[in-house]
Amino acid sequence: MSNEKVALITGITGQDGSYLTELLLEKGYTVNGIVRRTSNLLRSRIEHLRRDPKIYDKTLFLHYGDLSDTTTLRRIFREAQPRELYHLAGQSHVGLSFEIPESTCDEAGMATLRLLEIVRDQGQPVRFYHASTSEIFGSVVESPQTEGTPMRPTSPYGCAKAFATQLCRVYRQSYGLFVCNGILYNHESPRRGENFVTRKIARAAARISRGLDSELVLGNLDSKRDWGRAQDYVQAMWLMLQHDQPDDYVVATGDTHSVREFVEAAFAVVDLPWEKYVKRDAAFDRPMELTRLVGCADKIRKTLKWKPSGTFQDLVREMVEAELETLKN
Ligand code: NAP
Ligand code: G4F
Repeated sequence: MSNEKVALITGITGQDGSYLTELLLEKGYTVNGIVRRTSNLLRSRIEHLRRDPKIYDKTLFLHYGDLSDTTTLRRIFREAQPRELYHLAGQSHVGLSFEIPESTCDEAGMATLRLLEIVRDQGQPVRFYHASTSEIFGSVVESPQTEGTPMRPTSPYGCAKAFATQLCRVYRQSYGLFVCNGILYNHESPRRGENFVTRKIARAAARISRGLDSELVLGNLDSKRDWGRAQDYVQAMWLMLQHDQPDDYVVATGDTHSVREFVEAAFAVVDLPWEKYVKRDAAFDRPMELTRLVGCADKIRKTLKWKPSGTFQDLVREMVEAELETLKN
């Protein structure tokens, strides 16, 4: 195929997949996305693109597939002939990975191996982005964490991602494949899944302010995360695959806040006293909890000139205001 700007995205219907698709389409790419068969055809995060006749089946193509289905994945590669693969798919909830460890590990771990093998067999070079995570650092030995910080994961999800991260390094070193690990810290947006803590808080603050809910039940309020904007983080993914050398990069803000601080900021947007509405329930605690994660993004800042935009307060406000907007409809 003559057009080199051909991308394949696993996880196109997810938070990151949807923003990445918009970014790549803006840059003139042909984008192929793998979608699962579901009982409901509505794929809310990319529905606006699917309904656009200038985009859908012109520069955006959707292929049915599943990470467990290698023969179909190979066929999609044959049809789409991608030059860049963004592997984002898989069960991504850390808490749930304790409840469904086997499928989580298959999707986050083994599926990466399947894709690396497919990429190794391609006639043309394919640049491979792997969605690694700060969860690989687990019970951290240093703060902030860098690309060289040892992996000590503490959840089935973290273990599977650590396996996949190291496998990507092995394939890069052994076969010379262009494979990058983006070691991304938590990144959020109005498109975040509803059972992640930031979206859950933003949604509850908006609904309580409109009298639609009366309380917000949360787990550990003391854990701290390095929260950035998803829109900035998909830019980092693209930059990694444009560089002349494949490498691993931490993508983070370097700033860390507790869940409690997120709650305070969200309820401040709607001018309500959070203590009145927030309840604690140990049912949301994890068997093992990471109390504090914070990343050092010096390498990607220097090498790829990436930087995060906005502040923590801006992010919280954006998410709460988006929820308030939804309630108007
Ligand atoms: P997400 O919103 O949960 O999206 C996950 C995507 O994977 C969805 O498109 C989902 O499809 C798809 N998927 C799940 N299992 C699949 C399977 N068996 N076959 C095919 N597709 C499957 O996740 P995200 O926040 O966009 O994150 C993207 C990736 O980055 C994930 O791998 C996540 O682990 C990783 N990551 C995320 C963060 C973060 O803070 N967001 C940080 C570090 C790393 P359906 O729509 O059909 O469910
Ligand atoms: O929003 P969370 O579920 O995100 P978590 O566990 O940090 O994982 C996210 O970020 C990772 C990158 O660091 C990604 F790899 C992963 O795919 C995912 O995107 O929880 C954040 C914190 C945790 O400490 C959790 O225990 O919030 C705490 N928390 C407190 N109450 C809660 C709740 N988390 C959730 N989901 N729901 C609660 O009610």
